[in-house]
Amino acid sequence: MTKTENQQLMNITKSQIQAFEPDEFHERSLAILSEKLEKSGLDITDLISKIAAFQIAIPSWALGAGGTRFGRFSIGGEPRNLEEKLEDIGILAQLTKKTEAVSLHIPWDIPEDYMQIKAKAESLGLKFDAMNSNTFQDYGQKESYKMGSLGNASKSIRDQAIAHNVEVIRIGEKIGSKALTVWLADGSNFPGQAHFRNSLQWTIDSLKGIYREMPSDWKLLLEYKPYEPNFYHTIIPDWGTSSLICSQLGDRAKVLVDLGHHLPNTNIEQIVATLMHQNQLAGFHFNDSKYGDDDLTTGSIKPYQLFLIFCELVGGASDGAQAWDSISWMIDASHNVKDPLEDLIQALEAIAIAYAKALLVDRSKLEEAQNSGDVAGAQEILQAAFQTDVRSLVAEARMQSGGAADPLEVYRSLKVRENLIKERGTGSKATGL
Ligand SMILES: [Mn+2]
Repeated sequence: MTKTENQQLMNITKSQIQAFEPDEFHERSLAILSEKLEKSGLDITDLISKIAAFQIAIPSWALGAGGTRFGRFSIGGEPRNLEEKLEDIGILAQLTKKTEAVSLHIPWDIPEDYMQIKAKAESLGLKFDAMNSNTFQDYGQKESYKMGSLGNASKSIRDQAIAHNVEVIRIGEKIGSKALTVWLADGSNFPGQAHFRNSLQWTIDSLKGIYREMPSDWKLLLEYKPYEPNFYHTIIPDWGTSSLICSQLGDRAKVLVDLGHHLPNTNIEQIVATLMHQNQLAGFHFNDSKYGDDDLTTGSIKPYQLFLIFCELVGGASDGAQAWDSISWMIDASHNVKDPLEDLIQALEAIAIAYAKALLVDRSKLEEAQNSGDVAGAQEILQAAFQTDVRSLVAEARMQSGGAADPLEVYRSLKVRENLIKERGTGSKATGL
């Protein structure tokens, strides 16, 4: 098969997308919803433009089958290199109009030809979001990260990990990224294995070294995680520790909230509110979980929690606690059983729905209820928004932007995965996974 034929297989045209009409109830559903929302003082045009403007970055590692430590089952047609990863995100962008950026992982995605990668991304309408460093595995570097990286007891290993992060910054500069995300796996598995205070201090000092090397228009997103891969202690286990470290680094270091990086039942919406209050929320890694860092599709398990998080985001931004556009939005998931592109379509939809519902909350009435001790009333206000079916509004925003009425239906009807398998084969494996 020639390259031209391949490209034809992969190139979804606007007219192909628009050939799929919305279902017969779309217009009527939207009309009824609009009438209802306008009666409560909301501006439909404003809602649609806010929903349409909201964009979420896709991580390069979400495009192949993720696997677990027990096994990995290929889904076929996985992107074999960075160009193909960009092509997959281009498909998502065309169908959903909900993403226009990719978040790269180094060393899995080091471009061979920077100009070519930049041109490829540009041709697909994509930008490069935060860069991700990797000091949680060994990939042929001089010294092993088995016992940690930025918080390792050995200075030469810490220096090597700092140098890696600086290299990631330099790569990011070449492709127009403006942020570095640091997720640190460092910690210990057994009591006594590590010195809590020393390992924390080494980590702070290492991060200072990285922060100093960042261009002045970059930000550092510092992720936290309570456990895994270490099971006794993690050096940055929670938002408080991340916040404490960021405060020592400088204004451009902020806390990254990955929804899966919390112990069960943690009140994540409160964490979001607290961080916004401190102007210290860097951004999000969206996913969902039942038990821990399960990497499940955003909104598949706890859609109400996702809505409550967006209520705090919308509230915090409208109160002026922290500007909406200072926050980075990204999905972080890696699946074992679903077609990753189908999963990402579902995740983008769930995020858009949660955001749209949060925009419906009558914030002044809610504050009135809070201040007068009207507990039942406050709950009713949140439920009124959460129980509203906003899918016609989200679909309308997408269609007005040129996306599909139903992205998943179009994806399946156009046999995108089948075509990817024809082009790339059944055994292809996404780099890094
Ligand atoms: Mn993450």
